Amino acid sequence: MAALCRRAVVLFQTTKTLPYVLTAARKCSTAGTQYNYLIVDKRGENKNVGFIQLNRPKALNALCDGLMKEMNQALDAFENDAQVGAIIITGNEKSFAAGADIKEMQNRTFQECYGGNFLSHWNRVSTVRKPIIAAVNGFALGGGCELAMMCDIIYAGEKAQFGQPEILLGTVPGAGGTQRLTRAVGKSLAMEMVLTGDRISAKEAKESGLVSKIFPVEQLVEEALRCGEKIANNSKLVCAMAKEAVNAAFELTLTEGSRFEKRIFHATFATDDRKEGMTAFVEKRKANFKDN
Ligand code: CO8
Repeated sequence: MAALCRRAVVLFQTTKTLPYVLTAARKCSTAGTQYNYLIVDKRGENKNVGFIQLNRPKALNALCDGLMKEMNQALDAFENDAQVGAIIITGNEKSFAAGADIKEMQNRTFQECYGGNFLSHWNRVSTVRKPIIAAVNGFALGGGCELAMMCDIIYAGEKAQFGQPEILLGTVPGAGGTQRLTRAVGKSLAMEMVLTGDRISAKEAKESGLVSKIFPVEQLVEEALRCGEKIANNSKLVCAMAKEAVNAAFELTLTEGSRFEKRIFHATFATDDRKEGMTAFVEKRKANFKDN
């Protein structure tokens, strides 16, 4: 981790003078990769939590093409990093992400969108095998809400606002908003949000099942890190199996899903970590997982 990147993070935590953050972050790099729109770091006591902070504060972290390409690079790097067992995606206190970059999309034609499969690379977030936590402060709108919903767990700051306002721009959600939101909060609320563009608060998001926990704004990232460390300290191999099994619930019938779960459960018996976990319990000690 480059010293400059650390400096950007420290500056962000200690000052609200955003231009400094921006300047420093422009040179943020991890393992040789330069990031213009992200701060990328490894955090936690064992440096086993991958940390990605969206860093386009002047545009409220609007998701421009360059940012999403960098997101994919950072995710690929963490996916291939054996030390990393969980990933956090966050923004700043005002905005997680205010959606796809409207200025970038404004003049696109249907032919360009369809022909070029516009924004298809956004899907990478949902195919990562390691668990991802979205830590959402401020606006999570349009593609920002969709980005959070592609993650596995959503933690929200007290002032977070979630919405799919695409209808107000004469379009519809295009990165899973109509599908994941409906599965998370049910038809009535999803329809209301998608058809009116109205936002919901963190409290409403919690009540409707969109987010799992709410924290004071300034504690959000710390709590997400705590959750990330808990996950990363378990067997990474078995966590990937567990994530795959939960995700299957969105695709399969109950009978098929339960059968799939059973196969995964059986498969854990082929791992050293399953043996270690149960042996450690019987011997009344902490398990020492080797991700094997
Ligand atoms: N795109 C580009 N720039 C943005 C965006 C955005 N989504 N959101 C905010 N900005 C910019 C503003 O233009 C402004 O820039 P400037 O200072 O240069 O004018 C700056 O951020 C600050 O914004 P505001 O002055 O508007 O700040 P406010 O605090 O007054 O308002 C809001 C904040 C309410 C968040 C407001 O900015 C807003 O409504 N933003 C747009 C939200 C929105 O409509 N999002 C949905 C976008 S469409 C989308 O996400 C579709 C995804 C489809 C994916 C398809 C995959 C295949």
